[in-house]
Amino acid sequence: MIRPILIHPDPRLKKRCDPVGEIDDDLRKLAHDMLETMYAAPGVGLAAPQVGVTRRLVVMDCAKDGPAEPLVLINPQILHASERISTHEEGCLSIPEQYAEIERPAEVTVGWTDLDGASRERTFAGLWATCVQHEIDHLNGRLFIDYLGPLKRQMITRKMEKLKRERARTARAEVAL
Ligand code: K1U
Ligand code: ZN
Repeated sequence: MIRPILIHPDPRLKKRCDPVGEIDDDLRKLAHDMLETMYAAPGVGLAAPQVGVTRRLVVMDCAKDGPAEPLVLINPQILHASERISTHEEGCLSIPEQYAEIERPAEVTVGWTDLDGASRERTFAGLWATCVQHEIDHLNGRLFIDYLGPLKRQMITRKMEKLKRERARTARAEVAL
């Protein structure tokens, strides 16, 4: 099931998310829906708060060529970040059509629990490293625009408020038809 993606500004996107406890059928369904929602968007990552669930769950697939490589990360934690910094253009499914160059550690080692309850660890580089840091930021209520200056951030926020008003107007007009 494809779930609606929240658009900034929304209080659920600013909240520090709660850890996942038990891995049950509801969590497996949420992870499955999030992957479907991410591929449909299309995107390379998605965090649970973006679909309104303020729990520490992320899905990702940054594989460019070849077979899909879906990852489900429960309670992900950055264990090590490289001193080397890289700059990557970032977008966000909760901030459509806005992009900015953001500096982050070039490589990060992340630990998490998978859907089978097993502990996993992997060192990410390139787009994978950018994406996993962007997604963990979502779990801490941080958006990529929070790395920008106040003027740029305010300009993007105003555009998103306008987009949300337009979408609400379109939805009301469709109901009236
Ligand atoms: O968390 C999100 O909003 C998803 C976001 C992740 C991300 C992308 C790029 C850099 C940092 C984080 C996206 O997936 S935006 C869409 C996107 O970048 C993309 C879409 C289709 C193909 C390739 C990339
Ligand atoms: Zn995002």
